[in-house]
Amino acid sequence: MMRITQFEVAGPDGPVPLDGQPGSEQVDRYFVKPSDTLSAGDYQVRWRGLSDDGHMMSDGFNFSVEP
Ligand SMILES: [Cu+2]
Repeated sequence: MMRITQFEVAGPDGPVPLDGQPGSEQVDRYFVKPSDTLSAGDYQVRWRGLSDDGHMMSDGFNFSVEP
């Protein structure tokens, strides 16, 4: 369980607006949707979180949307 403190998605059109923001609750999964349909291209996700034992964690992953 951890608390997500930052969750950002960037793509070919720049930062991606998301429906929802990290809250203060501890989660073992974090769900968020883009506000709009994603255009084709490569995207980067970066997140930061605070683990329940108190240390910061961060990572990221990439994905692509096919035309
Ligand atoms: Cu730890």
